[in-house]
Amino acid sequence: MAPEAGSPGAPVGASGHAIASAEAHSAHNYHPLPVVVATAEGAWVTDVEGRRYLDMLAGYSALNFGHLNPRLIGAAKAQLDRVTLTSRAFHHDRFAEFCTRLAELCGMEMVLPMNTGAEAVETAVKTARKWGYRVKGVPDGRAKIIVAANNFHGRTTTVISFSTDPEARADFGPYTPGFEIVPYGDLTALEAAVTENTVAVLLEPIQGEAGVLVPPPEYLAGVRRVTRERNVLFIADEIQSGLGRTGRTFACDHEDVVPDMYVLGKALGGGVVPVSAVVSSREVLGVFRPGEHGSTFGGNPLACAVALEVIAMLRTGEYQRRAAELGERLHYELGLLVGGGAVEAVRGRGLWAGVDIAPSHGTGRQISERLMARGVLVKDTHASTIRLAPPLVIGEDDLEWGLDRLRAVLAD
Ligand code: IF1
Repeated sequence: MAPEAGSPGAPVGASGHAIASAEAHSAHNYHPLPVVVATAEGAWVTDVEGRRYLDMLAGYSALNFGHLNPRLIGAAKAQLDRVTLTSRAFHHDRFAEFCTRLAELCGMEMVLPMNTGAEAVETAVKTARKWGYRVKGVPDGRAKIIVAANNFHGRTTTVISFSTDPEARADFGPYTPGFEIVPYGDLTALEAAVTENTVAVLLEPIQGEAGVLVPPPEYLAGVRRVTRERNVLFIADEIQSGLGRTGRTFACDHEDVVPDMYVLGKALGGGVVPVSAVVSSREVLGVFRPGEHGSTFGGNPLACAVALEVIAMLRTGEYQRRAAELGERLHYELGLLVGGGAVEAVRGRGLWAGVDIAPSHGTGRQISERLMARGVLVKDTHASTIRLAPPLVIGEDDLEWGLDRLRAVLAD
């Protein structure tokens, strides 16, 4: 365990002071690694004492385009000199273009913009319920939504109501009803759970927090078939898996599956501003009438300006190709570690991997701390898994450098 601030061997100097002060004045809802970032560029961050680290977490995939991406910072700076917020009480000159271009990228017709991922998931839940009552004809108050065990869709009260993670749920009741939980990857169980009151199936196409779990082949295609047959909305939460991370624009693309609704966030704002959205058809998003849903900042000019640049960058396919090519390298190298004693399993797709560490070699947190000491930043998830998700702009040499340090830490 890295010594906590203030204890013997703890970080001293500017880092130690910043950590101690943060601990004194902020709620302890995180246990961050003892590194205090001051500046960042591309795949690298620099701490307050000038030490550099390779960022292989990338803001949980919010930083797909790297830190301070010149095109994204440029788009933000230009908009900062024009208008940053109007609220949706009025139109603004970036809104229509943002909605049109995002719908086009998704092959859909309509967009409802929000800010954080959880807000977009909440919006997806409200949309599915309203569609259920107004279009499908489910009796009022009876709508059911099917979700997967070990899901992660955000931290709001309704969203944690359908979490199976005790840490995410404990002491936050009473919980929102109306959700059925089925095992992830089990199409038979999902099909059996559908009733005439089911309005949607909400899934991560790859489960992130659960440890980068890729579902069995044909699972997503099966979900698509069942939901189409039973007039149920297939909602894909691509907040973490989407926008190039897995080597395609969307993780669903790997199975040629098009859901009824994409839920997007994180990298949509390029790691510069929070931008999220629900993207679907006119039949689905057409259920909203003025005053039935909203957000002060949703679809604001600054968010639209940055997201428009993100969309333009994704339209070329270059980031998807990079993630696919470098992802091949990542998974090949990680695969060589399996069976060597330190690594029990590796999962993932593209530039996204979950690495299960053998308990004999330490916990995920301990490995994260040892990697930090060697200049690589990753995040553990659950006891013994570390997740690797570098920016898609990472150089091949830097990726190799990071893997060298992972091999060194595991050999310790
Ligand atoms: C934390 C990880 C967790 C998400 C998916 C919605 C959201 C997320 C698939 C909500 C957010 C973040 C939240 C952050 C850690 C990180 C995370 F998987 F990405 F690593 F927790 F599972 N859907 N994931 O992954 O988006 O409201 O945060 O913008 O809460 O600790 P948000």
